[in-house]
This record gives sequence, C-alpha cells and structure tokens, in this order.
Amino acid sequence: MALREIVQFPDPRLKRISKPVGEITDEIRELARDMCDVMYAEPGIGLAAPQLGEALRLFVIDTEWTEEENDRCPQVIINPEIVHKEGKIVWEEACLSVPDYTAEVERAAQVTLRALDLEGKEIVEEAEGLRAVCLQHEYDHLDGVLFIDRISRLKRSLYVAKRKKQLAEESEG
Ligand code: K1U
Ligand code: ZN
Repeated sequence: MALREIVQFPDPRLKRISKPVGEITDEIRELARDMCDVMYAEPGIGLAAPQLGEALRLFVIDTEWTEEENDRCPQVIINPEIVHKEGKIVWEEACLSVPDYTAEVERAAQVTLRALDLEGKEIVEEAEGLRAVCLQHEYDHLDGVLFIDRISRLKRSLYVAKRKKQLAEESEG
C-alpha cells in the first residue's frame, strides 16, 4: 500500500494541539502501522501523528534502528506525559517535517515518561541521551511545537526564509 505523506513546515496542521486518544480502536492501530511504515521508509527514529495530519496524542519511536542492521523495534506511545525532567543536553536535531535543516537544541538530559501502549497498558519509561531527546521532540509535536521553535530567533528566521525560497522555486517548477 502507498505510504502516507508527511506534513511539512509551514503547514498549519503542525501547529495544532493534539487531542488525547480515547479508545484504542482498529483505526488507531492502523494509524500506528502507517506511522511505523513512514518512519522506517524515510528513514527516521520517530514520527508523531500530527506529521501525518492527525491531531491525536500518539507517536512511534525506534531509536535503536540503523539502516545497516535494519533491526526493527518500534514502540507506540499513546497519551504520553513527561512526569520528570532532569539535567541539560544539547543535541543536533532534525525533523522529517522540517526539510533540509538541522540545529542544536537544548533539552532535559533525563526524562521519565508515562503513557499507554497499543494494548492500553500503562508504560513508565526513564530515558537519557538520544532516547530522551527523541521522546521530547515527538512529545513537542503533540503540542504543535517544532525544534525550530526552540532555537534562536535569528536561526529560525534564516531557516524560514530559506524554506520560503525553496517552496517558491518548487511552485515555479
Ligand atoms: O519527528 C521526526 O520528524 C523524526 C526525527 C526525530 C528526531 C531526530 C533527531 C533528534 C530528535 C528527534 C527524525 O528521525 S529525523 C532523522 C534522523 O534523525 C535519523 C534517521 C535515520 C537514522 C538516524 C537518525
Ligand atoms: Zn519532528
């Protein structure tokens, strides 16, 4: 089946605050499957529902995946809450919805996340390093926040100008 398209900056759907998932229905299971398919195809190490245009509080993550080993271990995270943050870490981030750009972002170095899995079972996870960074990046998507909202105003405006130029050139053909 065809892969779903990723919503890209500056699409206003990326700015919405997503709604909690109620019941875990077949539609939610299908959305989670679509999200994993897109994440591995890109490839990425995470993907949030708003990136496929769905304003729902769920994301998928696989920070262990590498192209060489292609060992898939996706985790579906539903209705997450970050219940503890500690320390600081700076990581060079990218985003599948923010084409052709990376920047250093400061985040909490360790987080504790509480969420539901696809079976509706509660998960509590303590994470650090890339895993902590990625959990916070994906969690931000659910609140309509992109990593470029967490960099300096100057860097963000330079990226916005570059992106506008890129889109104008694309529409000129
Ligand atoms: O949310 C997204 O758009 C996914 C994004 C997650 C992320 C990357 C880096 C830091 C924090 C969060 C990506 O996966 S971008 C692609 C990427 O980083 C990557 C892809 C393949 C292998 C390793 C990394
Ligand atoms: Zn992202």
